[in-house]
Amino acid sequence: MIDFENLAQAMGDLDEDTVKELLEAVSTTEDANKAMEACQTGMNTVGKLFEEGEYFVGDLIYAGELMTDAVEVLKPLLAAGEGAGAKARMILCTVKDDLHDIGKNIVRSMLEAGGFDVLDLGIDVAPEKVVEAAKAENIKIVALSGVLTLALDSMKATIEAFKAAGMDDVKIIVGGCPVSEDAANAMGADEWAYSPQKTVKVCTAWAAEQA
Ligand code: B12
Repeated sequence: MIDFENLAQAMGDLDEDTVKELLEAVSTTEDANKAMEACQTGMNTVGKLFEEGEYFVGDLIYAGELMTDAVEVLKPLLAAGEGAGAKARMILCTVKDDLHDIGKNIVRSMLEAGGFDVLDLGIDVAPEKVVEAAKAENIKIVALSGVLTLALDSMKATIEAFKAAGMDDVKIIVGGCPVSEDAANAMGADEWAYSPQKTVKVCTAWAAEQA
């Protein structure tokens, strides 16, 4: 029985040895999902300690590396839990001014496991670049990720850029920790999600509608 509270604690403490040891015991999709949640709880602790001035940017960088390693370990098990989705092409990126990509990469892994062909535009992607890529590749599903509060403005600007380009048929889902249902509605997104699993469900439904 894996102690997920201990895992969350070890992640928050940036205790690499304990995190690795606990992750080694994860062997089912259910436990992998719980382990991912525990790791995220630990990352929230890291964020809190950073806000309180106890952790510094170096700790955030280290936390990012630790989380990336954890995702690598859990990815095959998380992927095993997903069904075969529609083989649709879609765009994913972290929006302008935001450099955080760990959550985006998890979402990408889950979408790929769900059968999507994901064009990952990377981080700090300007609205016009997302629109250009969608136009050039005739892509009708876009997922925008952001972790900073200011990412909400960049998401809104990206959605507005699609409207200004007359591409109202493109479906846009937004996600990341500052995104709420209210924020998503206010910016005019078609959907929002916190969990990568919901993202796969929503995008699979859109792909079926568009097929
Ligand atoms: C690691 C980290 C970093 C690393 C990032 C490394 C990397 N490669 O991504 C580094 C060191 C680069 C970094 C830098 C900074 N960071 Co930082 N960082 C974090 C930290 C600790 C964890 C983020 C993370 O990876 N979480 C784990 C992932 C798995 O969670 P997630 O991103 O939320 O993703 C999940 C869901 O949201 C969802 N999801 C994600 N994307 C999408 C997309 C879609 C479409 C959907 C549907 C769902 C979805 O699925 C994911 C899996 O479940 C957070 C604290 C926190 N609570 O998150 C601070 C935090 C985000 N950082 C913060 C800050 C302030 C900064 C800096 C400004 C620090 C500085 N002074 O330089 C810079 C900004 C750089 C920039 N311009 O982006 C603040 C943001 C405050 C704010 N409200 O805007 C936070 C909240 C810390 C804090 N509490 O103060 N950071």
